[in-house]
Amino acid sequence: MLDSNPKIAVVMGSQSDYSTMQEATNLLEQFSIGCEHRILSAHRTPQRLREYAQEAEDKGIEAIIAGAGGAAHLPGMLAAETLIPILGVPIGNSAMQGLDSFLSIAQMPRGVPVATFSVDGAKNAALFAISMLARKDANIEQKLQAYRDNQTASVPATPINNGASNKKNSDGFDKFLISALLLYLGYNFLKSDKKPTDALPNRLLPNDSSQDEMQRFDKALRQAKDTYFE
Ligand code: AIR
Repeated sequence: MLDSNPKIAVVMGSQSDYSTMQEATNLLEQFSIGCEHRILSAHRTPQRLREYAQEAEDKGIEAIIAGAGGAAHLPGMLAAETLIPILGVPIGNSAMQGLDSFLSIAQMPRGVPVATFSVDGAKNAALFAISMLARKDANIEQKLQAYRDNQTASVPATPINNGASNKKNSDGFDKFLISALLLYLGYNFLKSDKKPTDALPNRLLPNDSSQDEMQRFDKALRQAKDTYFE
């Protein structure tokens, strides 16, 4: 909720960070917490950054969620300019997929801390800001508890086999490849008693395959046939 009495600010180094940082605003909205947005760049608009740090203090902003990519100095520079807690979000849009931003934000010099979240972790930064507010606001605390309870309830106790293919599961992937091969061999093969390798065109068989390899190949194809076609 972009509102006249914002409690949290969501700031970013560039328009290009907006889609990531919007996750934070969306969550704050879900909790009906007033927030405001700004584009502030430590490098491109340093004066605006300094002025905003003062403005945020004057407005009573309780925490600033600051996202930036690359040489991400925005959260650190804000922390240098204000006592408001800064929650830094490294944006992962750089050539280094956010590792550069992460280190730029996390490796602050002693004495000027920035709480650092995961790369593109705007949602968690918002949840953290919400938990800070919840310490002083029973209504927010209740909503946060409900959010956690829903989350817990949504996690099944046991996995459901929904048939989704899993690339990491090489066994499943092998079966998929074999069944694709079976489709190539066609309906005739599926109905016949021929050995699968008899039905394969010679050019698909390795030149030097041993009897043993051929038998294993036949067995794998038969298994795939049983699994997927019967
Ligand atoms: N950035 C902008 N000013 C200082 C920094 N570090 C960051 C933005 C954005 C990235 O540079 O936070 O993630 C690329 O910005 P742009 O505007 O080139 O897309």
